[in-house]
Amino acid sequence: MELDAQVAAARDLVERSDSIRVVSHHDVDGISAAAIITNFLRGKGKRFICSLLKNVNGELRSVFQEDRDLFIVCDMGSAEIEALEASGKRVIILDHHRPIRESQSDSVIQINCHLHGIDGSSEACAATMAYLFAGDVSLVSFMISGALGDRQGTDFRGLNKKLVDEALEKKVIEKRMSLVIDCYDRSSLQRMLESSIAPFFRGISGRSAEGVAKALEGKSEKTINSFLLASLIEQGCREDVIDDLVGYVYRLPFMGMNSQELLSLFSVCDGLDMAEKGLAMALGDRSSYEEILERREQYYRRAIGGLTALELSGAVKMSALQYFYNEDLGMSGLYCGIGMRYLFDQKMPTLAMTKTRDHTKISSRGTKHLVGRGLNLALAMKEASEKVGGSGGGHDIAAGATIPNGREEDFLSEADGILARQLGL
Ligand SMILES: [Mn+2]
Repeated sequence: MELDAQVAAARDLVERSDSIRVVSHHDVDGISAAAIITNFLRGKGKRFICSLLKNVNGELRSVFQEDRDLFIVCDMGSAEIEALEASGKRVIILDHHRPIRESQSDSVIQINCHLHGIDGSSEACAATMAYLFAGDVSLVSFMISGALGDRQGTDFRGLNKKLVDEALEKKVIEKRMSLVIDCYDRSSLQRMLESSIAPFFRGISGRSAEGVAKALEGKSEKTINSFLLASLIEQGCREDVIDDLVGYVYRLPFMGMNSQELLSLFSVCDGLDMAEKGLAMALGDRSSYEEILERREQYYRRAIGGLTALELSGAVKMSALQYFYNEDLGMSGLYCGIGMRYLFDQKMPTLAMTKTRDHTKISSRGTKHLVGRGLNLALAMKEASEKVGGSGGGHDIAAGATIPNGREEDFLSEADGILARQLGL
């Protein structure tokens, strides 16, 4: 069936249903897709319940025990299509993960971009499919946050681009090229720099940016951005890291926010286990919005505290890796990644070591540049940890390991040898 015809059939199902069950993922794209669907259903005066799932398999099964006229499943469902069809319920799937096959029953409408020649990793996310289904340009904010959350670029491609261009043309959104700053306070340039964790500005983030902000007062955005990029180069950042910081930022209809701000709020909701607060905010609940702001500030302050300490202490360098010990296990990955990109030696990967009661946990991060030179942290973490009776794995650019207490030195020298061979150091 053509995409248009599928969407029309799905909307018709909604019209004929009174009680509707929505399920979506707990991540930024999932929250965004749910925000679109629930706003759409509310506009139609429909009764609905929505939940945001972390553990898809188990939770999805229990949701499908419920007695409802219609189920709308976002950002998942294509992989579970056999079970959904077997449930005998009426279902609309809005997904961008690779489908295992087309839908063959009358009760399940599978709207998946891949079945229409659209790539679900770069050209459309679940929020894109939900937005297409809702057909309401006033909900475009959440389509953009979903695509950003699933890292589909800021200039967008394919279906994402087509839909964003339409909204730009209708002047519902605006875009401009900007430095992408991940901070908790956008009230002024000074506060943005002080509260930024990525980029982490040496000597400024977590400290006072009064001097810098004064010097930049009244300057054009272009001048300000060039100054900030130059200071990142000066603190040792590589070009590939800096390239990733420049992109389009969109002014959105939702609460007049910019796209980076909405992405940051939804990311906090995912990371701090409060996805449903993000959804409530998207449905207009002011107190949820305020709660998210508060939790985000706490979280960023904690991160900035740790990063400032790391800026001062630095990392211990071996021949092909650098490492530091960190007590705050929940922050290890973040510290490791930000330290790698903004604070430490760009010639070698970074490891964060955290001692827990039974084990020592290791996070490791590299850069695209290092991966281009042969870095494969997944392999290095696996091999080095297995040598000392632990285990590990992950991706070439980011991986982790767990080793027995007391084996840290042996692990580090194993990892250093493996990484030296990978990088030819
Ligand atoms: Mn997704």
